[in-house]
Amino acid sequence: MLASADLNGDGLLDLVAASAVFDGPTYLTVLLGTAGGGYTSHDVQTVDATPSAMQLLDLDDDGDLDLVTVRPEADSIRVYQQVEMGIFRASGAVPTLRFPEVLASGDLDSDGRMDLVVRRYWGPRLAVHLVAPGGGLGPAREFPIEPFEPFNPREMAITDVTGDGRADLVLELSISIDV
Ligand SMILES: [Ca+2]
Ligand SMILES: [Ca+2]
Ligand SMILES: [Ca+2]
Repeated sequence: MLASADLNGDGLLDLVAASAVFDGPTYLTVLLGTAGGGYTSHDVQTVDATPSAMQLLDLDDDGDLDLVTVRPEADSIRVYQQVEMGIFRASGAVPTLRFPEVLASGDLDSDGRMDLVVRRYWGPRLAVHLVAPGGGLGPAREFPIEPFEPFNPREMAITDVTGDGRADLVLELSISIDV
């Protein structure tokens, strides 16, 4: 499981990788991109389980990217604050819909802050968490997915597909949600 963004502002893509060792711990590793196209390991920590999805977005409104992870068993979003460049530390969990498995981020309320969408893999529900002014991941607001196709693809993205200046959520089919 990977998430990528430029964490240290050098114009090169950096990675956060979650990987499990068989019968061993799960590692969360920050890899900084190098000018030669490679990556150097910057920080490693162990976490309790491999997430099914990760996203990087600024949750505390301080201008740097923070990390969120989900796994279906948890019914919550795990939050990791970027405390210094490329260093993430666990800073709590926010309840979300049951069996969260897929994440996407985008600015859903057009306030300039990226927000978070959480989706179940197999159920016709998704939850929106808005990032508040000054920071903080807001409570889950659940929406039905209609029309629903069982076992939607895991990919989910937020972009303005209808060209009306409002963010749309893109699944296998395109739907719009009002938040
Ligand atoms: Ca970088
Ligand atoms: Ca931040
Ligand atoms: Ca927003």
